Amino acid sequence: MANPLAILPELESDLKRTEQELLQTVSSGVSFMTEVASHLIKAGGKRVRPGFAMASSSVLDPDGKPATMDVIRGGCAVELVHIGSLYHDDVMDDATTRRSVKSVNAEWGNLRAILAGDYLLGRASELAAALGTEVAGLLANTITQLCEGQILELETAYNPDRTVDIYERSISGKTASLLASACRIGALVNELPRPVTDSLTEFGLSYGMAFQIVDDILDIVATDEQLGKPAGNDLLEGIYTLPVLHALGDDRIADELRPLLTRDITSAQRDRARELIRASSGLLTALDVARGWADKAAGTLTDLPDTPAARALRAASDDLIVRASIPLG
Ligand code: GRG
Repeated sequence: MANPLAILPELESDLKRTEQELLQTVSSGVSFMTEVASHLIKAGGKRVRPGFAMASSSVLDPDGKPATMDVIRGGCAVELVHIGSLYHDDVMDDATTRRSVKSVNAEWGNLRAILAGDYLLGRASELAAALGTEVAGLLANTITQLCEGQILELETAYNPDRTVDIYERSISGKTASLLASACRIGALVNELPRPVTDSLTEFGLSYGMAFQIVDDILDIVATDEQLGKPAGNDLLEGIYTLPVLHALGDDRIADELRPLLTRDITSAQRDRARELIRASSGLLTALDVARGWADKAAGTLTDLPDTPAARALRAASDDLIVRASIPLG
């Protein structure tokens, strides 16, 4: 999957500079740390968050100039927090694959994966600190929110009575907060007017909600190959996401689905649960909710001038829903 801002004229060259900066930032005097910390950077990733920082920074620019080095560094700080959280998430889930390559924990073990994840957060904080106290404080608070979102998820694992409200609070912390900060940091670094900065932050938050719901829908409907990791993993981990919670409200399948949702779920039961959820009204309800957040994201941009970056952000929120709808056939 490509970066969703692909229509932005300068994106390709700005993302190339981002790759160089990411690798340079994680370079350590301890060569083994460099190797472990650069593993998932080299594996790729869509770089959605650096892309959002860049697009936000240039949202008032009618021509689409290359990003400044500070904007590139702001985007890298956010991406490094994201990658650090993936290192830790893969330890928690005992994951074997990430970004279509062996996960860091599978390659080097949990202890090294945790340390390298911490190291990435340290490097991200150094970058943010060089951009000023507001950016540094924002990134620190975002890390806090990621942890809160993740612990809410853990707290309700294997609970089919998990509420939609708890689900939304969890994804707001673990995913949407970082996308909101990517946009806000781009705007702060280029000193955009406060109302524009606030609108872009709202854009990132709403987009982030839609993004995670789509990710959760894809876990039910997409293949291992499409995801670059095993599909249906959330069900094995006891993470009952929006399509699952709404499927449990569909009387036609709920009685068969509910007993499958346990710690002892087998691969065959997971496959059956995915079939049931796909056939339920829960999937389309979740897609509608995602569409609502994507529309809200687009709505935050209506007062902005019609620049290349504003158009790219708007297109990104439209693409999200298309991406989730394709595997539905
Ligand atoms: C150490 C910062 C830190 C946090 C600890 C583990 C944890 C708390 C939070 C994990 C949060 C998490 C993994 C959220 C999921 C975010 C998500 C949607 C990941 C997939 O993002 P994409 O699609 O992936 O942008 P690529 O690989 O393209 O970057």
